[in-house]
Amino acid sequence: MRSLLLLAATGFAAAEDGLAGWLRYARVDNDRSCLARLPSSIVTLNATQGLPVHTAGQELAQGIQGFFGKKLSIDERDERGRPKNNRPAKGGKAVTVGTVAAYRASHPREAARLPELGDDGFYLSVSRGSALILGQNERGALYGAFRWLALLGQGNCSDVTLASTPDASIRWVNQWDNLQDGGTHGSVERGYGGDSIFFWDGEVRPDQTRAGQYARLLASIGLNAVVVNNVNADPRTLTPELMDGLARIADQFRPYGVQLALALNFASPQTLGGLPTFDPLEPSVQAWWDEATNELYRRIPDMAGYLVKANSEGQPGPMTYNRTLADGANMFARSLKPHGGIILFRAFVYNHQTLNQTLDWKADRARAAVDYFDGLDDDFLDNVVVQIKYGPIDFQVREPVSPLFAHLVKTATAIELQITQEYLGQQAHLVYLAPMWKELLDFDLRVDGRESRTRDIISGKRFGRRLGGYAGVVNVGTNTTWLGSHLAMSNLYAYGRLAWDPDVTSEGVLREWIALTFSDDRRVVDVITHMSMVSWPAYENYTGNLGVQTLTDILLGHYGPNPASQDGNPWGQWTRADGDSIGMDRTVWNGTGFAGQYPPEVAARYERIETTPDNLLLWFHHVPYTHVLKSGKTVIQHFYDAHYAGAAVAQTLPALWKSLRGRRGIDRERYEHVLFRLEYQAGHALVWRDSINNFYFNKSSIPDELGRVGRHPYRIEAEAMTLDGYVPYAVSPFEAASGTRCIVTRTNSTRATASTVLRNVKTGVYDVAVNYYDMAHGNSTWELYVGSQRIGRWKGDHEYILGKAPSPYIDGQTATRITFRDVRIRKGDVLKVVGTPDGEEPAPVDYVSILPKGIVD
Ligand code: GCV
Repeated sequence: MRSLLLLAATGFAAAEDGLAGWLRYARVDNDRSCLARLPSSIVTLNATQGLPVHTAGQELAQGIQGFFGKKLSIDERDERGRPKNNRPAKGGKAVTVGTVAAYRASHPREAARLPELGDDGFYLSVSRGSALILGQNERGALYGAFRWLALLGQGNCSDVTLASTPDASIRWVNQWDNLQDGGTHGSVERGYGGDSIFFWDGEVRPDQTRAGQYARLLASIGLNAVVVNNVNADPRTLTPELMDGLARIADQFRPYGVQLALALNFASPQTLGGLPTFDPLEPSVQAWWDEATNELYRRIPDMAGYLVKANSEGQPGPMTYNRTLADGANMFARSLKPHGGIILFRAFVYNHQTLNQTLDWKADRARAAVDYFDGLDDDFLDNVVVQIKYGPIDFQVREPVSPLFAHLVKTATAIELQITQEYLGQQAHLVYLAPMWKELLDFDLRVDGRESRTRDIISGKRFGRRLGGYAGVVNVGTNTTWLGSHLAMSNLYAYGRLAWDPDVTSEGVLREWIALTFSDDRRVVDVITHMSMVSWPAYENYTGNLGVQTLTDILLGHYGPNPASQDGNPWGQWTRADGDSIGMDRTVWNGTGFAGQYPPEVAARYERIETTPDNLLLWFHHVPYTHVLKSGKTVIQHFYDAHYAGAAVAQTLPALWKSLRGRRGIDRERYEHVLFRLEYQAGHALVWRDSINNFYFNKSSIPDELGRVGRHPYRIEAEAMTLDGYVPYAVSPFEAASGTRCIVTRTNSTRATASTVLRNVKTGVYDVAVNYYDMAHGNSTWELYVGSQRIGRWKGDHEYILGKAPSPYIDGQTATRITFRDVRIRKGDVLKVVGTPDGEEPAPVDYVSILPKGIVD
């Protein structure tokens, strides 16, 4: 009671850590009106403990109790509809759940009237307190139960009749989990939510509770398989001990109808098996894979199959032996065939060592997928699926759809989307991705002059294929938020809902997710919807626009701004920016020819500047900074304006979130967690804005028409203050510091001060922002004083709080801002920053801004 009173006094609901995601089953608002419309028991048809129909019964009981406080009994029936236990429900309305086959056995007449369902589909019928939930298979029944629970969780207890079959058969997630920390990029490559939930120290973790919880979340949105390990695969995954461990993971997945799949290292027969070769056409190699596959299926009979990254970024593959990619894929397909498994073979094949931007105007990484796969369409076996990243480069904020989707007509394909925000803010920035995915899925590639939307190609509809679908790189970790940020979970939710039905709207599924994750309080839903829907355009604006890619530091963490890192290396993510012009000429007439990889109608559109949309201009064309866009602005002015506009949107997010304080479903733990990230994002958006604008101003020498770039009237540069123990430091890249320099402590143990007299500041109330650098190796302390009053004290501990890639440097990844609101300042006060270094972090400071109300600088 006491804690309840305390909570009421703070205006917050009980703390939540995010572990339950959108499956919190929290009490719904209109529970009274619903109570009369609920069943009083659950009847499961032919359920077996550990399989999805049984799980569906449990979830329905748990959900209805959580939402409405009503406890339902579970009446288990056998294959002929007879009670299995001694506690058959005593009359009353029931929700019946099972497979169509089980229902047919016990209710043959009623079953004759059921609609046709495809694989994994479900039928849901709710009428005056009774409900029938039938799956085409076991997991279909579970999907139907979760769908109804999602409606109930939004307070929707209406009668409903719904038959739903997923648009595509493959609805997988990929985890890039390493067996061991310290491998490529830590425990989960490009993971921002903590260590692997599956592996630790080279082994499968003994406790796999999180695997089950993960499968539950995935099943609730219709996803059906998880590749549990990194595509940069460790051959040790196939040792007997690891296989035993994988079987334990699969045991946790099975109750949710989620299948396990495995990423393989192509060279395993040699590196693990001791064979002299891994040539896919060598019979001993095929025999080795057959045997390994049999061993896996002996332990995991329902394994979904394999995922292989070959001949890409240093990974071995068939081309090592001059064999084709089809030769490689088919080898796995043969091993899997007897078990009903499938192989997803990645199209992300390119050479990151030989591309030369200076010597070859026509060199282009974007061409690679089509160049490597063209001509192979007749060669793949029917259980091979080519998994294609949505764009031709690599999960950028704006890319055209990969043209490879239009080249593989006989071969099944799947689209690879990325839920983990590798180039898109690494969960430290709110970026809701469903609107971007919708654009890509709805894009019409016009194969043979006919409507050919990406979504219909991958589902198999357009070319009459059986297999196909979706692979989402998710990379959850041990953090209770799963992805490292509560708000980022909308991306996982939307991914599952879209993979099931690409017709859903990005705003519709977002609203659903918010209601289930927080509450259906009108304001909560509206505000988070607004924040999320503006987030992708804002991020594109303040990072990289006009199709120039994200401009993150591609040689380090793929996170903060470093536009120069794109060029001059063989990774091929080039902008080709010089003093006069920018962009990749991918035309056929004068460029790399990439535009010509599309079917003729689309190729013609991208070939000409006039018909290329502005948002892809620099993807397809190399133009002067003074080129005038369809909007009427020059390219350079668009850059300046878009960066200002995007950063301005980011400034609005913290206040919007604060307006939800104390609303239903907004508990203190999640409130603070989200607020911290949004404040951080607002600050880092300014770092982005200024870095990119300074960089291109420096390159082009063309001033901003509005006079903003390089002019910051409210800033006091740290290097211009009176320094005691601090020394100026030239930052690299230069644009990551205001005025190109910051200050650092003279030694790693010097406590230092930077001070200034606020002679030009009128007496009043201001927001005071300090821009500083929070580096990976050290926890410096900063204190800010105005006059004799300490305004704040903070630590450089982002590496423990934000999951983004750490950087040991003073750069655009570590640049950040802290803002103190409503600070009373008198003209002539002394402002002082005191820095205490720690480890390798010399308490760096870039500048201090004294901001009158409403100004951000
Ligand atoms: C798993 C990019 C990422 C790599 C990733 C690779 C891939 O290059 O930076 O971390 O490797 O894509 O998708 O295979």
